[in-house]
Amino acid sequence: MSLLIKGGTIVTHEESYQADLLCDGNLIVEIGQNLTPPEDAEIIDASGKLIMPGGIDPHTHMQLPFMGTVAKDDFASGTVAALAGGTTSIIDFVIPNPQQSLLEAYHQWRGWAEKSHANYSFHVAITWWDDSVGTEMENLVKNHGVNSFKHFMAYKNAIMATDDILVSSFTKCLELGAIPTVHAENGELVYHLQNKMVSQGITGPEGHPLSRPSSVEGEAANRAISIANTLGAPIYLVHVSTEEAVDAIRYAKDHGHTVFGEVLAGHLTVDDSVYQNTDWETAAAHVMSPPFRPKHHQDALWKGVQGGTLQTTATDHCAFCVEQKSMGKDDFSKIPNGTAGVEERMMVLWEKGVNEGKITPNEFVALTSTNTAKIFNLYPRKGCIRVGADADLVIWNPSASKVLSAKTHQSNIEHSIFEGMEINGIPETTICNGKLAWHEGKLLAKSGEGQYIDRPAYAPFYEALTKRQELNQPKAVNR
Ligand code: DUC
Ligand code: ZN
Ligand code: ZN
Ligand code: ZN
Repeated sequence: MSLLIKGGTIVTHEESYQADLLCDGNLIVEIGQNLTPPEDAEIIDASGKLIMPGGIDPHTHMQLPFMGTVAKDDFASGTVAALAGGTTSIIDFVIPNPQQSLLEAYHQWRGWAEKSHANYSFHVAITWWDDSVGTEMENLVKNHGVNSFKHFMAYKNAIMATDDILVSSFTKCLELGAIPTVHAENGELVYHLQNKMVSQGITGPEGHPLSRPSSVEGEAANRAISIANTLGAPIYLVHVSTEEAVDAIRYAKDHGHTVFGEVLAGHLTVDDSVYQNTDWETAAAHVMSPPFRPKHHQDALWKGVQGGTLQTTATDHCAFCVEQKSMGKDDFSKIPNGTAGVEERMMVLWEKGVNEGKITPNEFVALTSTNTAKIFNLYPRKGCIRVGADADLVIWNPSASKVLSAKTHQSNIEHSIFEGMEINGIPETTICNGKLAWHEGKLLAKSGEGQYIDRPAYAPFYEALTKRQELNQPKAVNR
């Protein structure tokens, strides 16, 4: 079955040009002027529209068991939301319980993900350590398509990775050609400050940001980067939300280290005033970690994006409904941490980035797809438009508009951190594995059609460092 997209403008991270594009099976097979359709081809008219690589969200948590409950969007509903927003692949997280076998957890998550509508891959979290963990990491890299391992520096008494674990795991990652990633918040400080707030009678959602000030992230970001640099390992910081962490990454990069930073659509556009909302449910709906920040951090994040310090955009999609949030009615530290956004990420980046003149459409492609594909070794299979690449595409209508709302989103929860945001320029058609998956407001993909994406390790690893180093050279941006 082939699919011909006619008359659109192809936009990649490097260039924009007008051409027709033919997909056959799950691949892009031809790009050129006035292509004649094969007899059986379905034809899509993309005149006046942009054809871009399908989005890749490198940070989601579908049906995550967390803080005494399970996230409401599972791999079925969460990937419908992804497709509705132009995202064709997610990289989710396998999070083993302390002492649980990594392989056992990995296969558990693989089973859950079989109902996905879009493509998926996995980072695996290192939540405990003995020599068997190193052996399992090797098995995951060599036989299961995992090339990245996550470390939570927060969540004391649960999944927190202490310095000894970071050192052991980063060393193993380096040996295996995998990349370590970190959630950078000092878990000891968070634990101390949460207890302090509650003992002072600050039990509402306003206590959440007070227990996780920006210095808590700054300390952990500097520590993780220093540990990686000392060992000679590369490192990727997830959900960078503070000026301190942006500065830490920039400093390390300026000194020749391989450090990458991810930013969430939410942290770029939502500030900490949400925690002052007098409506408990609205304030609690915004409880995620790291929390939303005072506005000046947003300026630092946008500068980080523009200067090449932050290379990827994500969502940390981890959806909890009002009832689940209410578990923390008497104590903010028990509100399940998480917000949604896998559907909205690209639209928010388009509106607040491209439309406001902060990034170009080509930078938009780099930030929403290509850079993630490069860092996690999916490029050029994904994240680009060329003959032989996977036919994962989004057709974007720059002249159509919509208002984001929980009333119309695909996620299973009743609130949206982007409620009421007007978007000019929206994804109209999403093509996943060469098939129409979402078209003009309708889901066409079926549950189970999403494919597992194997991500091989770089070998030899130094080739990886060189490749990743290219990304580390920010293009001069004249603004
Ligand atoms: N932060 C969240 O808000 N939710 C899931 C895990 C995390 O680190
Ligand atoms: Zn196996
Ligand atoms: Zn996190
Ligand atoms: Zn997360």
